Amino acid sequence: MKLHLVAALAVLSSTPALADMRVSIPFAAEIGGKAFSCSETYAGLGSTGAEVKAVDFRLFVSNAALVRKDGTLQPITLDQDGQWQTGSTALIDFEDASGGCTNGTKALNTTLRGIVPAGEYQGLSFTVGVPFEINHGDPTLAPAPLNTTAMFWNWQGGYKFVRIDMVPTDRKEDGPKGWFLHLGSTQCDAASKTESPKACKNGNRIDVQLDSFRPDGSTVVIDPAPVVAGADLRVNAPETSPGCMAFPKDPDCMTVMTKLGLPYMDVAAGPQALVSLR
Ligand SMILES: [Cu+2]
Repeated sequence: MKLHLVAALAVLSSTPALADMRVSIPFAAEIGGKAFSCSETYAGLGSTGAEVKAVDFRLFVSNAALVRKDGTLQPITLDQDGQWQTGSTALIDFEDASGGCTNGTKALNTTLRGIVPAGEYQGLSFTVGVPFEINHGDPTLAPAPLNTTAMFWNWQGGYKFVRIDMVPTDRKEDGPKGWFLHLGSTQCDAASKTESPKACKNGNRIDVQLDSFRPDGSTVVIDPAPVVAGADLRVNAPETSPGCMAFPKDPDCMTVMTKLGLPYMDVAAGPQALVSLR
């Protein structure tokens, strides 16, 4: 009997602990189905079929998780690489500072990298945005990639969760600078622009669920074309930010925010159309 127990223990202790599985999730940037590049032009966009150059294309994602077979979520522990990923937040950066991308950085980051326990997974969920707790500090003191000031508004509003800047090729000299899609939290309750708010009325984080995601072959595609389909990219409502920057009372946002899966003014949230799978 004693011998049996020893043998059983030996078997138990020789069973390896559940292995970790590495995940590397590729992201692709497209505009109207065509690969993004700082030197390309893209035709047929928005309500008037504008042709644009794209001069920035970056976004923050956070709280990524794989979906187990039973539908529960397995958070992905991100590699803490000191450059693109910190905590559960990552900056996905598709611009290489070439061509028109004059606000950009040479480096690119087009994958989300981390580990999960080995297992079978059949879906992916993540948030487009930066968690509130780390969204409203001093970016010059924050760990990378939260020190990317080109992606920061101010302490009150926090980061631009999405920055996709488009400039019509027939832009008039005295016309709008371009049509910029910037998403971030708005109506944040702070005493001033240099103080952290207690809360924001509109968090404006996009919850993304990609049910058919397969860890061994799917690519996450980011494409603003369906989001701006109802907007005229050649015009900008007077006295408002160029394009849609999520701020309330901007007519340029009226057809846009709903397609980011977010409510805006009196328009209800629709299904998000920014992120898809291939
Ligand atoms: Cu870059």
